[in-house]
This record gives sequence, structure tokens and C-alpha cells, in this order.
Amino acid sequence: MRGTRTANLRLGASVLALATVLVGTTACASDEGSTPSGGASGDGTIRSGLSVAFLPKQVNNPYFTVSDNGGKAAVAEFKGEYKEVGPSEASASSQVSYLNTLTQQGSDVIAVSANDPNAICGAVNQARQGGAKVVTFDSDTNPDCRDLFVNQVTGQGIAETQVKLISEAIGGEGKIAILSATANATNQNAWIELMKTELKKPEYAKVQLVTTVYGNDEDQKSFQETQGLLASYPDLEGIVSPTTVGVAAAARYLSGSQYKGKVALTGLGTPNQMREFVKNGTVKNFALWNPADLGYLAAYAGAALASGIIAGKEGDRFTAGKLGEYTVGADGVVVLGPPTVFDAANVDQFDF
Ligand code: RAM
Repeated sequence: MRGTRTANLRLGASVLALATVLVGTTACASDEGSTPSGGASGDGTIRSGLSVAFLPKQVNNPYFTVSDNGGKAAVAEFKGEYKEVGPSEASASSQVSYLNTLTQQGSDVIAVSANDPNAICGAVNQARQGGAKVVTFDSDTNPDCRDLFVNQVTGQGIAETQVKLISEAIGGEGKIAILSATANATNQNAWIELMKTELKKPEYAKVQLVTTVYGNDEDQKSFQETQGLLASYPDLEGIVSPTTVGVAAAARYLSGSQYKGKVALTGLGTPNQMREFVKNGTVKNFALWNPADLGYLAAYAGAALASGIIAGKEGDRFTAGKLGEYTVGADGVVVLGPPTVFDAANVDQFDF
């Protein structure tokens, strides 16, 4: 990975150690020049005036506010027109009507985080037939219904990080549970499967995953599911919540309960939502990528497609503004880079 991109990701000291774990899973950016490539016919310049729409899983989730604002910044750089639309609940088919409207409006680029791998494919295909380039980011559809998927970190990288952090937090031994988002979410389900595989490694032989529960990326439901976990498993040692909504709600529950500091919690959270729980001893550490960079990269990837700079084939290369060069990998996937681990030592250095 090139030094410039490493710097752009603002890696904290603690992630440097973690990056070693992820070597081989994050080789996403090309080391080569900026020559456009791969069956596309553009002149390498992003067309100005592209209409770019962001469609998150849900609009009232701070994570997506940050990622979509990253997209907005990118669109301003290449002089396009940005908008964000989306549902307030992250249910499977809630994004279909928004896609249909964007198709009617003739959007050039749609960046969507899919609530379900299949439910929006029909609407995505119509959008593409209508001339839009569709980039999934954060949570994919089935690969054959979109043009590109902009992935945060490889699923393997996320699974390794999550399992390592929870195992360390419980001293390598004991019962753990997963608090997920919605039951259909492509990203969550992929990470959970990979975490299960990761847990089969000999070093995790004494870590036992007892259940997975779903908070639907709703604060209140996630809070109640955490409460329910502790009631059902009084000897639970730890919870992993790979969702920003879930981990913040679980932290709030633990923080006000007898389990504070006794039941470990980690997951994927935003520094702004988790800071108080790190400082009050509920949570030792958690991880995330920079959501703004993810949205920024998705916007540039979509613009590169819509401008004919890339066709979306493996090996295609494009420039994503300040983030530098990226190469499309197998199955039309572009990977942002490694996650950052946040703890008491670095959490104040981040504001998202
Ligand atoms: C929530 C959503 C999102 C996921 C993050 C980590 O905001 O479920 O899809 O990537 O958490």
C-alpha cells in the first residue's frame, strides 16, 4: 500500500500493528500510474455536471450522514450535482421506490448501500437500463446487478479485527454473542459468516459464540436486544456488534448496568458515538474505517464509470481525488483500505 494512501487514512498508532494482520487483504490501490485502463473509451477526465445520488441504508444513521457527506465533497470536486435520498428504516425493500424515482429523474450515478442482496436488484437493473451507473458501497447487492461495489475493508479483514479485539477483551476464553443490524444486510451477514470461520482457529478454541441477535440498526431495539442477551446468558463474557448503531446502543445499556466493565464490548463504531463509553470504562476499543472516505471513493468510482474512464472490469484503474489510485478487483470490488482501531489513546483525534 502506498504511503500517501496510508497517510490519507489517518491511521492511528494502534492500527499500525493491526495492519500487519491485514497484509494481503488490503492490496487495493494500484502502485502504477494514472493511465485509465480496461475496455473503457473515456479520455481520463471526469465529465462535469454528472448527477450523483446517494441512497444509504437509512438516512437517520450518523454513519451514513458522514459517508454521504464524503460523497458530497467528491461530487463538488468534480463539479457534479449531488443529492441524498433514502428511507428512515433499513428494511429489505425500503430502497426500491427511491431507486425508481432516481431512474425517472435520469441520475447519472447512484451510490447505494443495500439493505438486502436481492430485494433491490430489479430496481437497480432498471436504473442501469435507464443509463445510470450503479455503485454499491458499504453493503453490496448480488454482484451481477450493480456495476461496482466499493467495500470498506475486505470482509476477511473486518472478521479478523473483530474476533481479535473481542478475544483479547475477554482474555481469550468465554462466551460471546453478536449483536447485528438487520437480518438481511449483505455486509453484516458476510462478516458474521467470516467471524464464525475465524473463530475456528486454534487460538480462539476457548471463545464460544452462543448466539446472534438483530437490533435492526434501530437504537431502541439494539438496546433491548443487549438487555435480553444478558438476561438469557448471565455468564456472557463479551458482545461484538459490527454496526455503529448496535455498538453504541449496547455500550449505553452496559454503561448503565451492573455489567459495566465486566462484560466486554467491541464492534464497529464511530468515535463520536463511542467516545464517552471508552472514557467511562465500558469499552476498551472498537474499530471502523473512515466513512467519509468510503463515500468519497464511491462517488469517484461512479463518476469514473459514468465518464467512460473505467468499464468496471478487474484491473481497471482510476483516480479518486485525494485518496489516489484504485484498481478494480475480482467481481467488480474496490477496497478502501484497512480499518482503524480506536481506544482511549487516539479517540479524541477523530471527529466523525
Ligand atoms: C451501520 C450499518 C452499516 C455498517 C456500519 C458499520 O451503520 O449497519 O452498514 O457498515 O454500521
